[in-house]
Amino acid sequence: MRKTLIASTAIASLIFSGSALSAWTGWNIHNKDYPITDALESFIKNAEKVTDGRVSGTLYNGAVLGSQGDAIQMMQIGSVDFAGFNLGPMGTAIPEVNVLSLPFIFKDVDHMHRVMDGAFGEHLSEAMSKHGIISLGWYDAGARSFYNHVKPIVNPGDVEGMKFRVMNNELYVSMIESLKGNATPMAFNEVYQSLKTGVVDGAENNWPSYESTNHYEVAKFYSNSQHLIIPECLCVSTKAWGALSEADQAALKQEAIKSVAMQRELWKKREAESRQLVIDSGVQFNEVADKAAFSEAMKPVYAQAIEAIPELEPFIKEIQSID
Ligand code: BDP
Repeated sequence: MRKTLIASTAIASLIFSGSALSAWTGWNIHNKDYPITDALESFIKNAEKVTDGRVSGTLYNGAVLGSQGDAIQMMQIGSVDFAGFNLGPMGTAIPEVNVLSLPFIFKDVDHMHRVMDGAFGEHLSEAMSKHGIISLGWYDAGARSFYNHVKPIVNPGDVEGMKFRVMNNELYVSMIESLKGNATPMAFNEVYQSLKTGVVDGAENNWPSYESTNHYEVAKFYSNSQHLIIPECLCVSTKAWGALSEADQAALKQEAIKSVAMQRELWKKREAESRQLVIDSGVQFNEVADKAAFSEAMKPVYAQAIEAIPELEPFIKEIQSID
């Protein structure tokens, strides 16, 4: 009785002060012991501390709540509150985000950090917020390169006639077609089986995902083309965000900065470890010496993308103007 009284007094005072208790639902595609997983877990744990429990949450790993495309929609309607999203598949819901899916848009990962951590990152987050999603920070996902079970990819012509799995976004279909290959958009968790059974010849991803998914066991040629550098986000739904007081928003922004710094450190370490692990296991690795040839061959993707999504043009120019 006494407990109930204390609890209801506490709730009444929270409501009176304009704050409510929010139990957030979190979506993540990766499993335990992966950089973004650790960083998201740390974010939500610390969020509870710095808001005195006004925000708490549960992170659901391994895409158990649904595919990335589904989860993006769930965030837009407010049934997922926070997530670590890849900004590739988000392009189908938020046109401006597609700028990050253009091949060779960043010079390298450091350039991506400079661009995303500056005014550009804020502009993009603003554009996203009009579609129900806010980015509190940009996680690292390295560079994506081709791998397959047929042969090393050295020149753009080597992709001709081969079947590659891509993430769900038409831009990647154009990208593979620009090399005269065939693209199959597919969810992340279906790729291993498709490689194994020969539904596709190859896919493309960074070292940690190539390793954590065991794709390296069934696609032993990894060719370091680094054609896509796509950051990921610590995303929150505008609905959940708008329900917070300004002070709690400020506190969570600080936690997001810490979570991103933590993830980038873990990422650097994991990238080196995964690379070593797969090479030790017998993966045949080759550097792609002439990346300019790939960049050149993939150039038509830019014009096609601008034609389909005119909003992209200023965003492309903005990235290209940053050194
Ligand atoms: C991984 C990303 C993940 C993507 C996945 C994919 O971290 O968000 O869903 O690639 O290829 O590197 O689908």
